[in-house]
This record gives sequence, C-alpha cells and structure tokens, in this order.
Amino acid sequence: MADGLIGILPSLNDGSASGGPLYVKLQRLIETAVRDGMLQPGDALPPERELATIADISRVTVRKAVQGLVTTGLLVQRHGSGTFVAPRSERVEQSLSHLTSFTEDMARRGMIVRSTWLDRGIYPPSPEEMVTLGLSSGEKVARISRLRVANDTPMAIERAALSIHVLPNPELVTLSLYAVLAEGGNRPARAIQRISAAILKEADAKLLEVPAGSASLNIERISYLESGKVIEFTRSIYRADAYEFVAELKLGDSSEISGAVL
Ligand code: 16G
Repeated sequence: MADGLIGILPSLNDGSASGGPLYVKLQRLIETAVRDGMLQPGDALPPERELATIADISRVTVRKAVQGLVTTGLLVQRHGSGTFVAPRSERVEQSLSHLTSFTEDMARRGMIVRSTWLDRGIYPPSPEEMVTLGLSSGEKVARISRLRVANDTPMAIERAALSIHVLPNPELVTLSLYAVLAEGGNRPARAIQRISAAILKEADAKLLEVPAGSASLNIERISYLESGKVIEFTRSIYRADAYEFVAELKLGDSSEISGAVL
C-alpha cells in the first residue's frame, strides 16, 4: 500500500526534509517508506502525476528520483504497468569451506563493495585480544572497524584486531584487509569461525538499516598463517536477512566430530 508514502510526501516541500536537491529528498522519502515497511516489495508506486501533485513538485523531478532508484535496484519499472518496489533480494550465500574475504566474495557475485569506516587505529590490547592474538601487555593492537556494503546494501559490521607486527599501519587498508595482508606475505591460510544467532541492538540496526530487534548472525573468525601463528581476530555482525552460510557435509570418521558447544 502506498498510503504511508502519500502521507509523508507533503513533508518534502515544508522544510522538514533534510537538505539537497528535491529529487534526492524524494528518493530519501521513498527509501524510508520501503525501509519502514510503508511500501512493501511488489507494491506499486503511485503514478508520476499523482506523486508530483501531492508533493507539489514537477513531474521531471519525480521522474529523475524514480529513475535513480530504478538504477540502484530499489524500484523496478514494468512496461505499461508502472513502477514497483523491487522484490526482496535473495540472501547472499557464503561457503563455509573456503577462506575468502568479503571483497572477494562480493566481487565473485558481481557486486560493488564499499566500506564505511567506524574506527581505524592502534590501541593497547584488551585481555581477550592479548590471549587470542598471543600479545604481551606492552604490545599494541591494530583495530579496523567497518560497515561493509555491497551494491549499496549494508551487509555487515566487522571489527578486526591484528597484531601491529602484521598491520603496523591500519591506514593502509582502503578496500580489502586481506589484500594488504597478502602484500606483506601474511594472507591467512586457515580460519576457525563461530557463528551464533543474535538480535540487533539499536545502534547496530541503524547502521545496517534494519529495524532494531531484527535478527543477525554474529561471527567470530580467528585466522592463522600456514605456520600456525594467529593473524586475525574479527567479530562480525551480519544481517540475517541478507546473508546465509552454506556448509558441505561429508560422511566421515566419527572421531573427527567435535560437536557444537552451547
Ligand atoms: C570476511 C571475514 C573477515 C575478514 C574480511 C576481510 C567473514 C565472516 N569474515 O568478511 O574476518 O576480515 O572478510 O575482507 O567472512 P576484506 O579483505 O574485503 O577487507
């Protein structure tokens, strides 16, 4: 139903919508309506003429806003029948048998990756980082925290900690952490990953652009070099509606089974 959108359209011209050109403001309103569930996947957008009249803007502005959202994939246009909210995207699948980076995973799917930096710096290690990364109390830790975005959809919040012997300058990480590690001959060769279900708190939900209380997959990855040295300790919060982990299972020797820990 587009009633919710129609209800908020007049705010476009009354000064309450945040700055920028009118077509960008309209795009933000439509994005908000989709995010807050006022417009559901498959819902039809009111016709261009109606949107222009209610929002008191020109049809050219409406067309520009809609075309921009068609390009980003939020809306789809069906010839002769109108403009609709795009169906919800399929979850991204990640194999649990390959040690890949976020950038590699998304590039393989033809998705465009970007990150928003939440933190990047050198810190005294926490007791947990000291134990996991094998650091002594005098040593420092490099931390990088990012919101990982694929095709403009926020997918995960990742907080990585590495010894400064491995990553002396966190500023060197621009797009891919693993690319920087590989340049220094420190690409992880093995990792242990723990995945658990959780409910998103408000701040994280806001970053991931989902309602607070939505489900997440919380992942802890500890990566090792070929030599067995620990290289990375990363905690990630993935949107459960956007990501899915897939493991291939083989019939094996029961002595190899370690079991799930509660
Ligand atoms: C993945 C890893 C994360 C690693 C990152 C490097 C999971 C759950 N986590 O997101 O541990 O730090 O890739 O990605 O898969 P980058 O090279 O693109 O920075």
